[in-house]
Amino acid sequence: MVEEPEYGAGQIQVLEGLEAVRKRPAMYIGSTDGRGLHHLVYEVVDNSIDEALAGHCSSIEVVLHDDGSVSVTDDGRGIPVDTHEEYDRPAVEVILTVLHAGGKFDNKSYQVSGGLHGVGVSVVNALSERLAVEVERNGTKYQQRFERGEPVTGLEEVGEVPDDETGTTIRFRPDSDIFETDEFDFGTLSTRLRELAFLNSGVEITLRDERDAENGEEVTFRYDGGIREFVEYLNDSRSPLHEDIVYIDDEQDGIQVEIALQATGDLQSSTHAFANNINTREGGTHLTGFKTALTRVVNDYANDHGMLGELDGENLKGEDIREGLTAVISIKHPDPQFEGQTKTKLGNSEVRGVVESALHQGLGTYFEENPDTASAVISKAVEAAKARKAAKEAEELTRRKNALESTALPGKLADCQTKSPADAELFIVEGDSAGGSAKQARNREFQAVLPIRGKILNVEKHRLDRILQNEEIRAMIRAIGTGVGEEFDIDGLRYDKIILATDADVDGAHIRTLLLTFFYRHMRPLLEGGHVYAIKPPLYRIRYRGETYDAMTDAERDEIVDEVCDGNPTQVQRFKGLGEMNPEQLWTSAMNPENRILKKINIEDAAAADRMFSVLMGDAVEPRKRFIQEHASEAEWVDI
Ligand code: 0RA
Repeated sequence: MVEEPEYGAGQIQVLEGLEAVRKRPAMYIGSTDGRGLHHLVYEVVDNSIDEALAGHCSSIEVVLHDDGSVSVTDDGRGIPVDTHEEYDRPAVEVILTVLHAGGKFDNKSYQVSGGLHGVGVSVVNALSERLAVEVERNGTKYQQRFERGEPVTGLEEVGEVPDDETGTTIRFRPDSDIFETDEFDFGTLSTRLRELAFLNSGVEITLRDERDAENGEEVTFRYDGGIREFVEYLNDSRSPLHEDIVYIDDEQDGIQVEIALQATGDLQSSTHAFANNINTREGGTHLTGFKTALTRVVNDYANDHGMLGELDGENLKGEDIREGLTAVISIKHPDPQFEGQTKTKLGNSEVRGVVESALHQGLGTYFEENPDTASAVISKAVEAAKARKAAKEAEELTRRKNALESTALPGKLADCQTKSPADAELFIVEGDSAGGSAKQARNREFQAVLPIRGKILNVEKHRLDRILQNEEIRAMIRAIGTGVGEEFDIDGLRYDKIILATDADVDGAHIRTLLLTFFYRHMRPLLEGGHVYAIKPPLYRIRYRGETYDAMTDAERDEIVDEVCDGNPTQVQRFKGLGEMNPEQLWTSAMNPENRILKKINIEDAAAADRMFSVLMGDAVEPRKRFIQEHASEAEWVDI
C-alpha cells in the first residue's frame, strides 16, 4: 500500500512551478521535438557529470529500456536524502520537484548550467509520464516515484547496501502528451555521450540499448587523454604533420582552460570550442582569445627563427595558421553567460584574456621545447599563405572577367514566380533528364528547379578559388543568393527550403554527400538554420485494383504485396532513378508538399559532422571503409 504524500503550502507552490514547465516546455528545453526529447537525457547525464567534476563519480550508465523509458545511473555520492528545512521534505524530493533547486544544495565549482540545458532534473520530472529515483547512500537504498512531476509515493527505504556503495539512478518515461516523438536515437545519444567522455577525461560512460532483445547495442566511452584523444579522433582520416598533440591545461581566476591541437596537411580548419561541456557553435570570447594568441605566438616564433623569408616580410594571417589545423578548446567557468540566437555563444568578457594568456604561455613554451612541431605548424602556414596570395590574384582576375555574369541567375535555373523567399523552394535535381521532368512537374508559383550534372567537385580536396571555378557550384551559389565563405549573408537567401533531389541509389547518395559537404564547408549557416532538405523518393510503386501504393523499402514492398494485395502477383514497378519518373510520378512522390517525404538535414553536432565529412570525402581509405562498415545500415541516410 503506497501512501499519498500530503500537500502543504510549500508543495502547492512546487506544483505551480511544475505546471509552468508543462505549459511552456519549449522555454525550458528548447523544443518538444526529437531534439527536446534527447535534451531530457542530457539534462540528467549533466547532473552525473557535475558529480564527476566534483571528483565523486567515475562511471555513468545510460540504458534505453523496452518500455520507452531511459535510465541514467551513476556512482556518485547519491542525491542527499535528509530533510530539507524550508520544505520539510527529503532533499531528493525537493531537487526533483522544485525548479532550479539543484544548485542550492551544493557548492560545486563547475555546474553545467545556463546553456541549452542545465535547467535542473525537476524539469525532466515535470515532463515525464513517470519517473523513479533510486539513491544509494548511508548503507540504504531509497526510492521515490513521481508522475508528471508530482510525487506518488514518499521517499521509501527499499533495501540495504554496503556502506561504501553510493550512487543515483533516475529512470523516466517522457510524457507523450508533450513530446511529438518518443523514439530515442542510439546514434544521436552516443555521439553526445562520446563528446562528454572526451570533454571529461577519465569518466566512463556506457550507453546500452535494451529495446530490442535481439539487436541490443552497447558502447562504452572512456578517454583518459581527454581532449587530446578528441583531436586524435577528429584527425582519424586526416594526415597529421607532427605526431604529438599539443596540449595546454591552465587555470586562472577559477576558470579552467584546456586546449589541444594538431596540424594536418588537409585544407579544412576544424576548431571546436566548448564551455562547460556545451558546444559553443556560435563561438564567443574563448574562441576569440584562442585565435588572437595562436596568431601572435606562431608569428613571434616564426619571426624569431627567420621562417617568413618567403613572404617578403609579411606576417602570417590567422586563416593561414588555421588551415588544416584541428583544435579543441574547452573551458569550465563557475558562471558562464551564453548569448546568441541559439544560446551557444560564450559571452563572459574575462575569458578572452584568460584563454589568450594560457595559450600564449603554453604554446610559446611548447614550441621552444618541441622545435620540430613548431616548424611543421609554421611551414604548413607559410604554404597556406603563399596559396592564399596566389588565389587572391587569380580571384581578382576571374572577378573582373565575370563581373556582369556573376549577379545574373544561372541559365539552367527554372525560377519560381513568388518573390517571397519564405514561401519559395529550390529543388537541386540530379541529372538533366530528371531536371526536365521536375521543371514540368513543379508548381511554378513557389517551386524553382536547378538541374546539376553528375558528380560535382569534391570540395573537401580543393581551396575555395578552385571550387569557384566549377560551373555547377557557381550556378548553385547564384541561385541560392547568399554568397559563400566569409561573404555569406543569410539575408540574400532566395529560397527558404533547398531540397536535394538525388536518386535513391549509391551514386545518388554520393552526389548528396558532395552537395552537403559543400554546404557544410562554405555555406554552413544554411544547414544550421535548417534550410537544407533531401527528398526520400520511393523505391517501388505497386498497382492493385486501380489503386497505387508506394514503398520506400523492400520490406515495405513485401508488406504491401502480402497484406494489401493478398499476395497476388501484382504490378510492381521499380523506380531506378528520378530520371525515369514521368512528371506526374515525380510530382506525387517527391514534390507535392501534401505527400512527399522530406528529410531535414540537421547538424546536431558540428564535431561529428566535421569528422564524418573528412572520413567520407578525404584521402584516407581505411577509416572510410571502417566508417561505412560500422554504419552499413544507416549508410544511405547518415545523419550529420
Ligand atoms: C545535490 C547535492 C549533492 C549531490 C547531488 C545533488 C547529486 C545530484 C545528482 C543527480 C544525478 N546524480 C547525482 N548525484 C549527486 C552533494 C551531496 C553530498 O554532499 O554528499
